[in-house]
Amino acid sequence: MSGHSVTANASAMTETVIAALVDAIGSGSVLTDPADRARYESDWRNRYSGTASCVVLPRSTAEVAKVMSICYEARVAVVPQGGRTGLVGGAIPQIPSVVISLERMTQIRAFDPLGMTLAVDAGLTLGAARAYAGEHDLALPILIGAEGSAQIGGIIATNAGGSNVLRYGMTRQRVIGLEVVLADGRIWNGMRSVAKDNTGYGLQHLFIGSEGTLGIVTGAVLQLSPAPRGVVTALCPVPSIDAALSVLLKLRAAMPEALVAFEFMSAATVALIASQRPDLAAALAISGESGACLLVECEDFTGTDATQDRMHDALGNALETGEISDALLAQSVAQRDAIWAFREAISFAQNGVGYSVKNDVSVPIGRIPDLLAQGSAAIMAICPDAVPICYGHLGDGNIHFNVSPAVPEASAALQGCEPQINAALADLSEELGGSFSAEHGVGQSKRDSLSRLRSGPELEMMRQIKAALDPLGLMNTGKLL
Ligand code: 2HG
Ligand code: ZN
Repeated sequence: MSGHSVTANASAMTETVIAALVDAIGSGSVLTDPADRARYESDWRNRYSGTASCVVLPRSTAEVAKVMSICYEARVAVVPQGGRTGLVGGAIPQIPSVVISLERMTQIRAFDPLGMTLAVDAGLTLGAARAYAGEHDLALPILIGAEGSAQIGGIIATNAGGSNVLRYGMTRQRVIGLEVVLADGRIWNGMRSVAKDNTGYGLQHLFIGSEGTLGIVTGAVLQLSPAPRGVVTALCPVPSIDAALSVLLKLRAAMPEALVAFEFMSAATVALIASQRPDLAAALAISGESGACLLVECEDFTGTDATQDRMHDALGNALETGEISDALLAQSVAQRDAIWAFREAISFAQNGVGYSVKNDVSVPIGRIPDLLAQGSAAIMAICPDAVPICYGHLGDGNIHFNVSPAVPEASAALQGCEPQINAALADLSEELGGSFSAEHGVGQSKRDSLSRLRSGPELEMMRQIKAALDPLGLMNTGKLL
């Protein structure tokens, strides 16, 4: 068969599938015009792009099921899509596919104040779910910068982490019930609102973190927690990474139950933010010369000044011993917001200075100094025009070991070095007893590391699970495995 007739058959099949999809869920829910499809075909960084043969916008689980069974019958690849805020290209088609966006499925299905559970559609944004919990004096403690766009289905499919993991765990710990449309269009209703369910395999855990390769998450029951009465937030310049770890020990000892965020920004990271966001730096009296900084946050459940006082004392002690060189304790909501805005500005600041290489690694916390020293040396040896931009969730051992060009003109050189840099950091993090992808997943960008660094049985089990749940290989083809 010639290449020409394969193409002709493929496009004839696409036309038939699109007609069936329009028939099933209506023409207003099937986008075929290239201009309408465009925003679903690349990520927010414009780092990954692909082709959607069409984009479908189902309004219900039943509609997702219809779409899936049509695609399954026609052997057409599908890519489930949430808010496209991921960093590894997991939601962008690698081969022409039907993109299934959950953005129209935004209902709150049920709220149980007694059980502190919230049942939602997968397309609801994390920000909306958190706001709903907050209105009812409860919290959904998943803290990520992209909460305004990231959708519940996406954060479940990627098992998102964020800045509160040291206290509340990953997204996995928040999900107690799940609804999934399987590759062939069957619906699995596992929307149970109970904390305890020991009835065989914990199937929901297969789908959490599966990056859309096994099924499409369409609904979830989330476990909420009591809302704190207040938060105490501080920004502290810190002279070294060893000093930062001493501060962690000190704060944990002083307030073991209260510490919810312990974030690190290297000196180069702080200088980068200060150069791109002078407004935020000025508001916090931070400059390009401030050096590395810690962002520390504690929650208060007492409604008194007790937590603030304990944090004040612990940081005062760290100042005396030289473990931090200053401490800005937020005195207002606006000041707290400014501190977090400074921290969350990093990804965009990196975009402002050219090509950025993203690595998201974890090691046992005590090995972080080795990770930073050895990783930076490896990067400089591979690409002397690069600047390591290291920051992240120090309190749980997760560093975003990103890299920017020293000057924008060095972007192309950095891009050329990306595979070598990624391999070196992946090897190093595994050698130090950690993971080459701590919270961002595998997607397209870390697939090589997965096949290189995971053992035979581990990969075999993953392939067997994939074959069992997606026998035709149509779900998010080319991702993860
Ligand atoms: C964060 O912690 C996110 O800010 C994004 O995980 C990290 O852009 C990044 O590399
Ligand atoms: Zn992160």
